[in-house]
Order: sequence, then C-alpha cells, then structure tokens
Amino acid sequence: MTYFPPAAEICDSPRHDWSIPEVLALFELPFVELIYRAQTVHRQHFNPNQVQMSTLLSIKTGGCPEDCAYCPQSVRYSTPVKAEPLLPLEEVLTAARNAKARGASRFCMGAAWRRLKERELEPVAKMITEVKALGLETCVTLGMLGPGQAERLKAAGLDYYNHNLDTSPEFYGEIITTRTYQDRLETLSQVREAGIHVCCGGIVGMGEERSDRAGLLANLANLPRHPESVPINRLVQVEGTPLAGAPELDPFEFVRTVACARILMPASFVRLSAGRETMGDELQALCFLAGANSIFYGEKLLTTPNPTTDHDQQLFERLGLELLFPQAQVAAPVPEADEVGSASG
Ligand code: SAM
Ligand code: DTB
Ligand code: SF4
Repeated sequence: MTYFPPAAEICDSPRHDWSIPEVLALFELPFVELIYRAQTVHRQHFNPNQVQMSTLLSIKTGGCPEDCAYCPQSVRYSTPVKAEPLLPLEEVLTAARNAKARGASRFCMGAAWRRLKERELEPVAKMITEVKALGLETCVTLGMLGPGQAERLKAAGLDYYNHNLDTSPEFYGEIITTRTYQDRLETLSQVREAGIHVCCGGIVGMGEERSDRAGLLANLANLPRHPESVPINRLVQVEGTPLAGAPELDPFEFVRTVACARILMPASFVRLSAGRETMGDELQALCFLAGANSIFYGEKLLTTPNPTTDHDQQLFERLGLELLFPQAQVAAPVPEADEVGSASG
C-alpha cells in the first residue's frame, strides 16, 4: 500500500520555492487524498463554510489592442463584443449600489486596456473613491501600470489590483504575444510596492498541459508574497476567439487545480472565477470542498454570463455556505520570502 504523508507535513507553511515536480506530485495524488489535504489546509486558515463575493463590472469594454487568445475584447478577433467608451461615473455607482444590496463585499472594475493611460487615471481614481465611499472594497484591473500610477490608485482608495499571470511561462507565448510574462511580473511588483492587495491567478482549459497548470501555480506561490486573492478561471469559450473550440478540460482536473492552489497558497482567497456558468452545482461544491472560498457574484462577468444571483443564493443555501463580510475577510498576512524559514503557517 502506498503511504501518503499527513497533509501537515508538506502543506503547513507558506513556502516560496515550489518546484514543478513537487506541484505535479500533488496533482498526481489520488483525488480523494488531494481533496483531503486541500480541505485540511483550508481549515487551518479559514472557516470552510464561508465564501467571499465580488461583483464585476466592465467599465471600458472591447477594442483592446492586445492579442490574448482567450479574450472576446481583443480588437483582433471578430466576436460579439463591441467597443464602448469608459462608463460614466453615475452608471458605475448604480451598479456598485446594486452589488452591495445583493450582498457583494467587493466591487471589481475591469477595463479592456493594454495599459492605464495618464488621461484615464483621474476618472478611474474618482470611481474608486466613490465606490469605496459606498462601503465596498474596491478592485480594478486596468492592464499594465506605469511609474507612480499604483500609488495614485492606492491614494484614491484602491484595495485590490487584479493582474493575472494567466498560465505557465512556457505556454504563455501560445496565448499572448503582445506583452511578456516579465511585463506582468513588473506590474505585480508595482502593485505590491504601493501597498495594494494583489489579486493574481490564471486561466485553465486553454489546451495547456498539466505541467503548465503546475507552472502557473508554482509561479504564483513563488512570488515574493502570495497574492491575497487567486482567481482560477476556467476558459469561457467565445466564438471568434482563437481558443473557441479548445478541448474541454476534465472537470476533476479543474478541481485538482483549485486544490493545488489552496495547498500552495494556504492563506490566500482562492476564487472560483470565470466558467461557473457552465459548471454543475456538484462541480462547484467539489471546488468549495477543495478550498475555493470566493466567487464572482452577479449575472455577468465582464462580457460573458455568470450564474444568476437567485441560482447562487439557492446553491449557498443548499450547501449551508455563508457570505463572508468585509470586516472578516482580510487575508491572513503571508510572510515575505526571507521570513519563510521561520514561518509556522
Ligand atoms: N485588460 C486587462 C488585462 O488583461 O490585464 C484587464 C481585464 S482582463 C479581461 C482580466 C482577466 O480576465 C484576464 O487576465 C484573464 O485571466 C481573464 N479572462 C479574460 N477572458 C477570459 C475568458 N474568455 N475566459 C476566462 N477568463 C478570461
Ligand atoms: C479574473 O481573473 N477573472 C475576471 C476578473 N479577473 C477581471 C474576468 C473574467 C472574464 C471572463 C470573460 C468575460 O466576461 O469577458
Ligand atoms: Fe485586452 Fe485584457 Fe482582453 Fe488581453 S485580456 S485582450 S489585455 S482586455
């Protein structure tokens, strides 16, 4: 009989030196063993019955010059998404008020930009300040940041910046050619330096290998500090994008990815992100069991559908899940790389 060492022996302390073979070894564990370990780690840091909810709004849709092969907002592909200007402040605030009324604790504003331009900074900063004043946590995803911009967003009241690594460095070039992995790491480091929480994850189901999923997770877990929030997106296939028609990922492999993310980044919020609309309730329940503890809530992601709020409320009721409110939801501090040796978890 194979001996599997107790979860605590390998999972207990936040490490920053995960190798691909080590992460692959987790992926390769028997499913039940992997989920047990992920759930064990999850319980060391979180109440397993509480889930945080963020609502997304696309504040600037379409017309993006980048070539991300998954994205319906790229100007390079012919998709149902049409380019629109930056939304007016009032429209954003109405959406934020609705999100709060429905129970979301964080409001995430996304823009289809390659980088944040100086002339766009002030209107977005105003949105952040006013959304924050409604009593919501604020998050934006605006592409790459230039010098000093992260500090100005922070001063406006920004809590989280979302910027994903998306996949492994090896597979990255198959998906995006218009900016590099290094560009992404630089923006992440500017966000961190400015004292903004980092929201950083990726997409699976793009035709990548398991080793690429392991590579994505290792790169996230090996950042100088773990991202406080780790969105795991399952590709939403949109007609007209190069990835429309990509082979479907085995749903259990998706759950394994969530479980490995939980084990590698024990104190981070792991968000079950894009792709829920085409997941059954049972698959989502398995993801919560594997340590996912955050979702996007609301009937639309940026441009594609998400489950209805009624459906999500029923799912939460059926599973006995509760909302995690803002006061309780600051991720436990994760030690810096040089503190890891003495960290106990
Ligand atoms: N333009 C900015 C950027 O890319 O940095 C911010 C918005 S972009 C839409 C944010 C993230 O959404 C991407 O990094 C990607 O991980 C995710 N995403 C975009 N299209 C997706 C799709 N079709 N399926 C799953 N995730 C997707
Ligand atoms: C993230 O990782 N997923 C969200 C958020 N960050 C901005 C976006 C998902 C987008 C899915 C495709 C769409 O709706 O356009
Ligand atoms: Fe543009 Fe972001 Fe879509 Fe890439 S993911 S095409 S950068 S909106």
